[in-house]
Amino acid sequence: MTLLNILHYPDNKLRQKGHNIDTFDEKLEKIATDMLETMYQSKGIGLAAVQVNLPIRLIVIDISESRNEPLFLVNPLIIDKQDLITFEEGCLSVPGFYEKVERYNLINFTYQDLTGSKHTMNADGLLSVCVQHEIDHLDGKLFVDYISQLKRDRIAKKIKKAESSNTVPSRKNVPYNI
Ligand code: QAP
Ligand code: CO
Repeated sequence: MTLLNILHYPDNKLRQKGHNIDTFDEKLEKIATDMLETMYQSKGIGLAAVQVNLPIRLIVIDISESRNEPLFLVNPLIIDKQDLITFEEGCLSVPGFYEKVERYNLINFTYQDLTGSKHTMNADGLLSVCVQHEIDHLDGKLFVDYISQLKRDRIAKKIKKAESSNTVPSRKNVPYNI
């Protein structure tokens, strides 16, 4: 298993659209299990391929407490939606930030599994919100796109600042004078 690198907002690569998958092979299976492992390691409940810089329509979700009920959604498509709710969302690509977003409580959607078989499913509550959030990623959309530009810009600035001090090996963070 390989841990994948998760892109962080405001990286423009998060704006890529995922293209439909038509080949169901071992390569797809490996990407899916690597994404699942990456999601579990980051304590997430959903991860879309676009978030790991793969522009394909693949999503992994596991909303179970026990972390052993993975759902692999290939080419998901919402057929029907009803009942608006407000839900506080986060995102592995927007670490540390949570905002209320309007979503549908009930959805009916279709998807293919990793072998290409087609399924139809109903979802409500957390699972429904998660599927809508992840499908947005496949269309280059993020939950912060639904909040005000002021809040969004503040979040972008804070994430950029955190990343420049945490991950760039700046001189002052080097413990010895090398
Ligand atoms: C999308 O989000 C979602 O900020 C999945 O520090 C979120 O897995 C769907 C996470 C809420 C429905 C409701 C976020 C982990 C995970 C963080 C996630 C963080 C660590 C987010
Ligand atoms: Co997300």
